[in-house]
Amino acid sequence: MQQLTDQFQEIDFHSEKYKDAYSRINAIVIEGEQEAHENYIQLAQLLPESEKELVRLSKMESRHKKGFEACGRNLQVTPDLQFAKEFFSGLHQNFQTAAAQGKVVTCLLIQSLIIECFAIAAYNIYIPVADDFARKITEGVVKDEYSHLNFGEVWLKENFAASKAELEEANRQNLPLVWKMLNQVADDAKTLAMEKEALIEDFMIQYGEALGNIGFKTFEIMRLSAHGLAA
Ligand code: Y39
Ligand code: FE
Ligand code: FE
Ligand code: FE
Repeated sequence: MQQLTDQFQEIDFHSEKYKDAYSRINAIVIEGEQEAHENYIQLAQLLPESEKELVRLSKMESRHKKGFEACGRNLQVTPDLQFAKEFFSGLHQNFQTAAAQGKVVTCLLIQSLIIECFAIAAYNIYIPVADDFARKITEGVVKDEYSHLNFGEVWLKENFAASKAELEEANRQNLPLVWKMLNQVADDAKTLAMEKEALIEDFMIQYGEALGNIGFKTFEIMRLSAHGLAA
């Protein structure tokens, strides 16, 4: 089955090249959903007043994982989960360190802002170029990811004054990792007809909007965003 994405480009979802790239991108998404599941369970322990809601989000992440596993099976691709674990290791380590210190603001920035914005950007760019099966799954998932981002935005907005300094530090430590990760998968993403420039643009729009929603001023958002560029 092939799909016409634009006038000039066709995607062969069954070519060896496509399936090879998919074994890494699909694994990243599966591992990302698994880690997101675990992160929301840890957040539920850190934020007992939001425990029910956060456990609900963690269950959504498990469903997402199952959906993307089905996408890989549908294309007869075996996900390279070892690659994916390494891909997330930096953000994973930073989240674990913050959680162990009870730094809930840092945990929320990593999972609910950075990772959710990364997911929203990737899924939005993927949907128009996905195979029919994966497109339906991903359309359902991306709606949920907006609600996860919203949880982080609302909590951080309500606690903005007390969180501001920690958010700036956490942004400085974690945003460069996102650019590193994007560069690492740019070639594979391109094979799936996802352009790096489009991923970056969508991510920056989501992340900048999120920072604005929680209370940062435009000049602060520009300063925070610039930290990624050093990577
Ligand atoms: O909150 C979530 O469900 C996020 C964990 C999922 C991560 C998705 C990571 C997507 C990166 C894909 C990179 C493709 C170029
Ligand atoms: Fe086909
Ligand atoms: Fe998810
Ligand atoms: Fe999510």
